[in-house]
Amino acid sequence: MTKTIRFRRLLQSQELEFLIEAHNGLSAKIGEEAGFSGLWASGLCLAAQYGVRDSNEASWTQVLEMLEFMSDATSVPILLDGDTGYGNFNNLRRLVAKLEQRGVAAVCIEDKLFPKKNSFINGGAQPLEEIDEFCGKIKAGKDAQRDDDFSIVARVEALVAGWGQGEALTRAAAYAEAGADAILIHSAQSTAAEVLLFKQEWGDRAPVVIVPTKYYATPTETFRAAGFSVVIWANHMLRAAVTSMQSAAATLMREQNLMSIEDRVASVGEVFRLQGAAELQEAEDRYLPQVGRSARAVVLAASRGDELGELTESRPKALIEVRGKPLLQHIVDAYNAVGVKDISVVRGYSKEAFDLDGVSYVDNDEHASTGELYSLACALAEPDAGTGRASGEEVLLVSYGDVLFHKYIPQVLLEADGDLVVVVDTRWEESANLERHADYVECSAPDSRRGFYTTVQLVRVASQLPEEQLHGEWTGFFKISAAARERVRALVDKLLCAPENRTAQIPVLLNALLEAGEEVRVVYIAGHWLDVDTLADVVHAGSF
Ligand code: SPV
Ligand code: MG
Repeated sequence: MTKTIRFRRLLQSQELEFLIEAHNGLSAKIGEEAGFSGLWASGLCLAAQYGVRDSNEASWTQVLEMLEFMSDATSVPILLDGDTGYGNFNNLRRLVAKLEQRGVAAVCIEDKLFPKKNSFINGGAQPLEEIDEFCGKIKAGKDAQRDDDFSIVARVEALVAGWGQGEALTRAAAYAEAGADAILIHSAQSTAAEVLLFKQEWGDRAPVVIVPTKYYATPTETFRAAGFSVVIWANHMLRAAVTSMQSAAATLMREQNLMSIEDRVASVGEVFRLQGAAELQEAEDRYLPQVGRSARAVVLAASRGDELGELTESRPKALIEVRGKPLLQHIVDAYNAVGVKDISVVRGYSKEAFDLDGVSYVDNDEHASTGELYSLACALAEPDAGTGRASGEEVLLVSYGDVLFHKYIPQVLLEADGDLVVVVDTRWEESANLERHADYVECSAPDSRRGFYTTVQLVRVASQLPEEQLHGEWTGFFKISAAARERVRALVDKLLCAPENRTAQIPVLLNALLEAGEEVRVVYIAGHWLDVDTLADVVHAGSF
């Protein structure tokens, strides 16, 4: 059902109906959620939320702009308080066309003169528009609407202006005759007497709408018994917000502390809910490339890095500063840059020193007597924390907390086919020349331009290999697909049953996988990573 039909049904319903004021997308949504079947886009409140007066200081296009947000945010019909129509009949025609385009169901126009003033500011002094001119405006508006169910409500200001019941009834009759779908009889009195009298005289010639802001003490039952069609709570969302904001601001000014208001304000999560954050999350899953988003990085950073001496006395190697930020931050940034936001850091030595945002931590409290295989087991035992996906749906990218790397390494790893994939550097001679520990690998084929389309597999990993079998150095990068994860986990657990494996490194796992008949694919790279093991490496890292 269209919003225009829904509004028409409100006007014609036998029940007393209610509209709540709204002045932006958020208040509109809150009004709808509270159960209201229609909204009053109050001129007073739209002006107030812009911080200006209810005297046509906000332009009509600025009003339209906000209405578009309100209409987009809700499914209930909106009745715009269109003041005088912002000019003569011609301005109203254009307004009606624009309101229809924005899904606004109805407009209320009042028989004052542009620029109007709020009826409660010296209302008795205001001039009223000539009856004929206002009737012409109503006719023009009705002729302009394309949707037969769009409604125009004519607001009679004769009572507020002090022109009496006779004038009010004459005007109402003329406006209904001109095509108005309903009459809004306004009053600035503190009792409902004059609107009740009007309704009694008017009968049921056309639906009658009231705004009991000033006669708020009148029981709603009285309006129902009198046969009014619609009651508008015309400004109470804005007034509620004003009181609440003033109180929160004053408290914060005084206390300089959030504790005193935290329980009195909506949670950030509630704001996200009202904004529809969950829908966006779901849409991202549907429409964005999933490569990095469905992956979790596991950064093994539990060891101290004894070789670095004093540098790692109070913090682990992963946290030493390189170019003004911790090594681990460089790692997190590189993963983030390829869309991997779910990052688990396995920490151990000096674990309280880890204070990076945007990562989750897994503790290896046995770090002093265990190796990286054990740390990996700690990570594999954790459920997928960050993405909200069911456990086991994520690809895991395992890497070391002391390795700096260019973001293209996780990128190629993410894109590589295969359940188990390692990244191998063909420039292994550099490590060999420095006579440092390295994990050398033998592969099913050396790196070669001619081998562009061939799939290369890992044959074995060792700290020493004869040169003719040596095809590169393992970088520490290891991808485990969601499908292979359980198998890897089972094998890691099995390996760790042997006491000598408590201090084992990841190559023990790679070789065990190969022995178990698993295929481990190889992606070759040339450089662009740096293993930070020595003081010289730290210096070197600064220019990486
Ligand atoms: C408004 O809400 O802007 C109205 C109603 O026009 S009143 O403020 O009572 O005039
Ligand atoms: Mg108004």
